[in-house]
Amino acid sequence: QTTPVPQPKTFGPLGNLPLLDSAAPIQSLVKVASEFGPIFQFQYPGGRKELYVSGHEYVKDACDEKRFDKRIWAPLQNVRPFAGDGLFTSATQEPNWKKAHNILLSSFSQRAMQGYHTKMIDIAMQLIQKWARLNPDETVDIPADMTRLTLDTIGLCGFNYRFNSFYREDNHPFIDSMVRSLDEGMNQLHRLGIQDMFMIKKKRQFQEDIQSMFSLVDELIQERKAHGGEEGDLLAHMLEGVDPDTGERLDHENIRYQMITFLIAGHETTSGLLSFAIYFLMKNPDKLRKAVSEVDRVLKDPVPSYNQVRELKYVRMVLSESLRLWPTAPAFSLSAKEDTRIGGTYPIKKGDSVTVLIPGLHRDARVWGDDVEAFEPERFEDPSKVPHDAYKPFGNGQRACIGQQFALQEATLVLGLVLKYFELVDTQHYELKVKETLTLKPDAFHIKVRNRKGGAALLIPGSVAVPEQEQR
Ligand code: FDE
Repeated sequence: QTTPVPQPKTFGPLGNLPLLDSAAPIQSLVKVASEFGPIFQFQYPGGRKELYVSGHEYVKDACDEKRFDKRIWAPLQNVRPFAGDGLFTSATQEPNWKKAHNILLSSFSQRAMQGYHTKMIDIAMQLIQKWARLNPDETVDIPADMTRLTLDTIGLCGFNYRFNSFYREDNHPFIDSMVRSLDEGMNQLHRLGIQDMFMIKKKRQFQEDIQSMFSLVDELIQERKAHGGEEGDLLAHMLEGVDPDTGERLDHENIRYQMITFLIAGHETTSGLLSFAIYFLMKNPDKLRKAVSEVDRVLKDPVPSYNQVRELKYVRMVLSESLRLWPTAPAFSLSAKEDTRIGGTYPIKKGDSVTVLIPGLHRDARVWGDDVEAFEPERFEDPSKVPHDAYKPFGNGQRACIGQQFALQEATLVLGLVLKYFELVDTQHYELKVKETLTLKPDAFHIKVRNRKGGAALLIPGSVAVPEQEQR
């Protein structure tokens, strides 16, 4: 005898769909979880059912790799037209997943991070210089500038390509294509079959956007093959790396998919992370003071060294806590490899799927305590006290985020520099609204930044005396 999985009440043929805000599906599901508990079933039109979990005991089972494997669920299926069998969107059994994983893992090791430092600084200083030159009445669109920064960083570190986003008001054409395609992929999720058939213009645009993304990466590949270039960056590893298991290299088509994958995965999520971290610090002055005092103690030189960034322990905790409250990649999905049970109670059949709602998991008060909504970076002070089964901002197991160290290194450096040089001013008394695409970010988040004393003004030529002998 088994207890049925809780399910909200249905609305005829629409099932539970009316409970979903199509602009914020994950937040809607997390809300359902707060009413119906850590495991519930949700029915979509056409009778399709999904199982959602956000309690640590269920997630613990779903993360047991002996019994569950990553599932390429609908949101990932819909980006396959341009991310193909790249790392993010390939099933574990597809040959290119393991091959690319083997070849690219070393590009993301802690050791590899040191090699990216100069390039990360290059882009971070572009942001600092831009903000240092703002007039007192100008505001900053935080997610927009953070997206410029993270795109440029993965472009430069990964492929030695400069998107030069800080030198344009509008987006690089690649970004427009990418954002429209991701958007179209999301919208396809909520269209009924018959509606979708009439979207001829959207479909043509989708095809054009995909072609334009392909042609940029193809040019980068051709250029690199023709003229050589950076050794040891991601593109070099993609072109030259040999998989020790099969003795094979990645083929051209797969390299194209990997490059698009890294450009997408490497910038939306990290820019959301930086935006949320700035939001939380601005709203929590005592934590902000603590972070600033660490930065002032550690970052003594105008430009930080790699080791100084590694020393910013509290800033790193601020990022971990931001990812707890708003994990920017908010869900992942698994399917059962065998008949099993979840939470010791509910039977699951081989092939059935489970989707983890990460913002719900990260608010499981039974492990995190009653103050789950409070922003407390101190939760991460002692790594042995972090409830790891209830903290999955980077996914799970062998399919966890390959870019984790990269994202954290970059975000720590940038947040450190922002705090070193600027005061954050909440002129608009911003109230958090979370925007959902494939990822989460604060919507319409504008603030003012003011140069701190002895801060970034020093970086502007003319604000420091030019040495005698160089004057004419
Ligand atoms: C992945 C990932 C994940 C998982 C998903 C699933 O499972 O489906 C997650 C959750 C994540 N990721 C998250 C994140 C966050 C952040 C900030 C990030 N992430 C970042 C980054 C950067 C880069 C470059 C990346 N990232 C990348 C990546 C990739 C490639 C992947 C896939 C892997 C495999 O192999 O599968 C991921 N990522 Fe991340």
